[in-house]
Order: sequence, then C-alpha cells, then structure tokens
Amino acid sequence: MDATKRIEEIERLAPIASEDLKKLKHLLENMEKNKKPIVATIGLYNHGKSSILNALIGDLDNRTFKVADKRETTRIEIKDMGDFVYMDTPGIDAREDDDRRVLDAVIDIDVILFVHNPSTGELASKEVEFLHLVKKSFKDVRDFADRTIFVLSRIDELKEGEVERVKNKIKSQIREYLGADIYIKEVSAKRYFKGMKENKNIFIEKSGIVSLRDAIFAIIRLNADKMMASRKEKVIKTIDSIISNLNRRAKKLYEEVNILTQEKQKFESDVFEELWLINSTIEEYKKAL
Ligand SMILES: Nc1nc2c(ncn2[C@@H]2O[C@H](COP(=O)(O)OP(=O)(O)OP(=O)(O)O)[C@@H](O)[C@H]2O)c(=O)[nH]1
Ligand SMILES: [Mg+2]
Repeated sequence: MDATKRIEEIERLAPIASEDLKKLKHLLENMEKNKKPIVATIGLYNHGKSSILNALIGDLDNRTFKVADKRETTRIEIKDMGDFVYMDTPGIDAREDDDRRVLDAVIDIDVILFVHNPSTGELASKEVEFLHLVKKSFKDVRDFADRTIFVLSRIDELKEGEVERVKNKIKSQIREYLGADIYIKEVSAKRYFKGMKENKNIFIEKSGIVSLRDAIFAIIRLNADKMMASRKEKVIKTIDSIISNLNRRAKKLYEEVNILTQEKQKFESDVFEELWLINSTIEEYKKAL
C-alpha cells in the first residue's frame, strides 16, 4: 500500500486527525513532485535571466523562456525539461511585493542563479535589499549561499578587465550584506548562441555556459543527499506534531469523560438519596395511619 493510501486509511479510522493528515498528504505529494531538481533564476529585470535559461537548455532561438529588451517575464514560469525543472522569475524590482514572492518561490529550490548584468556596475540597492531579506529569512544563510550561483551576465558587452573589477566589488558586497560567500560565474548567452549556431568552439568556451552547467550539476549532486534528508526531517516533524496533537486531544477527551462520570455518579447518589427519603417518609406515613 502506498503512503497516500495508508494516510487515507488512517483518516477513515481517525477522522479527528483529518486536518493534520491532509497536511501530511500534501507534504508527501510535494516530495514526489519535487523529486526532479529545480533550477531557478532571480535578479533584476532585463539582466538576461531568461536568455541564460534558454542557453542552459540549448534553446538557441530563445523560444522556451521569452526574451525582450523590456520588462518581459511578469510571472513565475516553470518548464519541465525531462531531467530538470527550470523556473524563470520576474525581476525582483518588477513589483513592490516581488522580493517576497521571489524569495518564497526559491525557498525550496535546488539551484538558484542570481543573475546580474555587470554593465550596470556593482549591486544596485534593490539587489542589496534582496540580500538583506535573504539574511533575515534564512536561519543559516549558508543554506541559501551553498545552492546559489551568482551569475554575471552579458559579459560580451564589457572588457575582460572590467568584468573582473565588477566581480571583485560584488564579491565584497555579498560578503558584507549576506555574511557568506557565493560562487560567482561570468557568462554570455549571446556568445553561446553564436558559437552553437556557427559551430565555433571558441565562442562556446568563452560563453561560460558549459562551465555554468557543470557548476549547476555539481551543486545538485552535492545537495541531493542534504535535500532528501531535510525533506525527510520535515515529514518526521509533521508526523510528530500529528501524534502530539492527537495525544493532546485524547487527554482532553479523557478529562471530559472523567468529569461526566463523576457527574453521573453524583446524580445517581442524589437520586438514590431522594428515593430513600421518599421511601422512609412513606413508611413513616404508613405507620402513622
Ligand atoms: N549582449 C548581450 N545581450 C544579452 C545577453 N543575454 C540577454 N541579452 C539581452 O538582454 C535583454 C534582456 O534579456 P532577458 O533574457 O529577457 O532578460 P530578463 O532578465 O529575463 O528580463 P525580464 O524577464 O524582463 O526580467 C534582451 O534584449 C536580450 O537580448 C547576452 O549574453 N549578451
Ligand atoms: Mg525574463
């Protein structure tokens, strides 16, 4: 019998635990769904997030994730590519509540690509704010940093020395605002597309996309065990809380039954006493006749 069927069986036997069991069922179903590693991009709008995902999956025509020279991705888009699931998010600066929405979306993600266009210089205030939010939201920021790659995009638009300069600046900004290091990788989706279309290896190599792909796989391998362990821990915690909830409810019911039993005993003894009183009054009355 699979886990879901077993939970339904328990639900039938103990309807009192129905709400908690629904939560557990949902968690187990999500575990099934989340078996495939998920790779997601985050970052400011127009910094090249969607193009990087298209390059990673080998879509040379930018058809899978829409690309444009304006605010293009306005809602979270998810594409199942067989072995992996890719998730594109709107820019963290797109709407007021987007930071929170994006953070909620990536909280359970296997690999996060934080995309930044170095032509704009070091991290902008919106990106720094996002790092602050991460620091506040994660108990241990390493939990975020270890599965995040900081991707410098569109490097074809800058001289090599300039990319290096921005990279060093960003490295110290991340250390300052997040309190942890994040692996930084520079890429150009444009170079990758050109290299692939024109069969020019030098462009593919200089695009950094292949080594970004390798870095993503390395994180997935490293984190697979950790991820499974943390998901198992979540399920065990939920089961523990269901059991302690049931115990609490059982104790309360037991106390209620106790009170009712005492009331019943009191009622019986009162009735008995009254009967006795009536009987003896009748006896006395009879005697007096
Ligand atoms: N030169 C150059 N331009 C790029 C590169 N990657 C993306 N672009 C251009 O940058 C612009 C934005 O690219 P997108 O991939 O749509 O950026 P995005 O971050 O997904 O944007 P939003 O969905 O609006 O948040 C488009 O005009 C792309 O053609 C690159 O490697 N080099
Ligand atoms: Mg986009």
